[in-house]
Amino acid sequence: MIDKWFRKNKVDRSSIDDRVNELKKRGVPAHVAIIMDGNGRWAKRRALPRVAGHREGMNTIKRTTKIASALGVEAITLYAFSTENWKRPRKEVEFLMKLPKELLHTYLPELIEQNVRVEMIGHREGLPAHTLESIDYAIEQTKQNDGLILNFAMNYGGRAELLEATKAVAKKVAAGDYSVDAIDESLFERELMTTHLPDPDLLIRTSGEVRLSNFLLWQLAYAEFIFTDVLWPDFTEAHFLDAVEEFQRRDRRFGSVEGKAHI
Ligand code: V0D
Repeated sequence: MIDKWFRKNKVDRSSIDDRVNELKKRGVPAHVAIIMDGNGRWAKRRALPRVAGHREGMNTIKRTTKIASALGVEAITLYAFSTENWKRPRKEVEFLMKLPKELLHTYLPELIEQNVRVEMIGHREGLPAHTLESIDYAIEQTKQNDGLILNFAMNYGGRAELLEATKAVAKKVAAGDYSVDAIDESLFERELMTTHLPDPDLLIRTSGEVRLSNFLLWQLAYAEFIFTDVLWPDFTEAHFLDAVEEFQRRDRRFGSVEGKAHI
């Protein structure tokens, strides 16, 4: 299966495979969060419309899903649309909102075959019905899969998530479910959209920007951050493996100095 795909995509399979096997001997991150930046810049460099970059970015999602699965990563969370992205030109937003359907139309059977489970975090309110329909269908069709979780952050904002969680906790206190003093991290985390996922151990942001942009503010507290100048459409499986390799180097270094404290 993986075989055929690498051949089709002209990837030097043997070296990728060898690297995967090497990396699997050490700890691979359980959850990788990714800010998929640089699609517009990729298009601009080719004198193409921005939307061509967004479309090309979907191929990188396919590559990343494959390589993360091969490594045995439990979950990847992709920042597909932030609450700030509504400020983009209306035509571009309309185009973006059609991408989930476009991707899933051809790709859902492959995801099912690969045992990938599709999930989504973010505010459903505000997203077009047709977009939610496509995503919900994929979620439904893959809910029995127990391989990689492919989690899309859509209309997501970290601060909004923390406020929502805070309100949910406050309501439970007001209802007498528990006392203020009982509020601790584990109780608070139950109100987050990622409650069923481990915290990301690794954040990757492509395209040279060195910012968090309101992504998973609580969950990334202890993550390793890797920023690369590579634009998202140019991001290959080799780049993903480079990031995991760097993650392991850092983890090992801290491991020797601070034990598992990660400070
Ligand atoms: C644009 C590069 C896939 C990043 C990839 C509406 C920016 C292409 C999805 C998608 C976007 C989302 C959910 C789902 C299946 C696919 C997607 C958006 C943008 C925001 F269930 N690519 N993609 N969603 N881009």
